[in-house]
Amino acid sequence: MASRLGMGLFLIASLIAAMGLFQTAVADTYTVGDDLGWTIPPGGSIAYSTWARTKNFEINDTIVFSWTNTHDVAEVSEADYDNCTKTNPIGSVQQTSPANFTLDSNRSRYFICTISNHCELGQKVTINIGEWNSASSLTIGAALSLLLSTIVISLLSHQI
Ligand SMILES: *[C@@H]1O[C@H](CO)[C@@H](O)[C@H](O)[C@H]1NC(C)=O
Ligand SMILES: *[C@@H]1O[C@H](CO)[C@@H](O)[C@H](O)[C@H]1NC(C)=O
Ligand SMILES: *[C@@H]1O[C@H](CO)[C@@H](O)[C@H](O)[C@H]1NC(C)=O
Ligand SMILES: *[C@@H]1O[C@H](CO)[C@@H](O)[C@H](O)[C@H]1NC(C)=O
Ligand SMILES: [Cu+2]
Repeated sequence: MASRLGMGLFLIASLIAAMGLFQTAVADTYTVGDDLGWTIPPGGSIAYSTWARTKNFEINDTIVFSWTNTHDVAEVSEADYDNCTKTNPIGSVQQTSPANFTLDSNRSRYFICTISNHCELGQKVTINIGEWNSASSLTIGAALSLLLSTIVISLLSHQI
């Protein structure tokens, strides 16, 4: 009986340790668009919003814009992003592929291609940091709590 309790405590400690590991994730690198790369997306900007939605961007992650042919990448304000305004980039326009950006704060980042009408055709991407992350942490936390209670309940019922 004591060993069963010991085993239970060990499992709980392991789970808590695993949760801790989960939260100190190392910085990741994401290639914008994955295999599509940085280009005029065939179906418009939804290609990049869909791509971004599945990613868990965190501080210190790096995003890589990789392209062939004639493109570039500029970070812009949200308003300039919405309007595809190319004349007021934040920092310099990156002309060489691959162009890397480090997500150094929690703010959202807006990137467009400044060539011709590429932005209007959908070559633009928004990077939101933390949103998906906090939602998924809650889900993971809830799932782990459920697992933990199940283990404890099953251990207790076996003891009787
Ligand atoms: C990001 O990297 C810097 C420098 O390596 C480090 O000091 C900081 O703690 C990191 N931030 C996070 C949230 O990991
Ligand atoms: C964006 O474009 C619209 C329509 O042309 C204009 O009314 C609006 O002022 C522009 N916003 C910015 C921030 O440039
Ligand atoms: C950009 O990231 C890519 C992929 O991780 C890497 O191969 C390349 O060296 C990086 N370039 C710069 C300038 O950091
Ligand atoms: C970024 O947001 C996360 C989640 O809301 C928070 O835990 C973290 O402290 C924030 N980091 C900074 C530098 O604001
Ligand atoms: Cu382009």
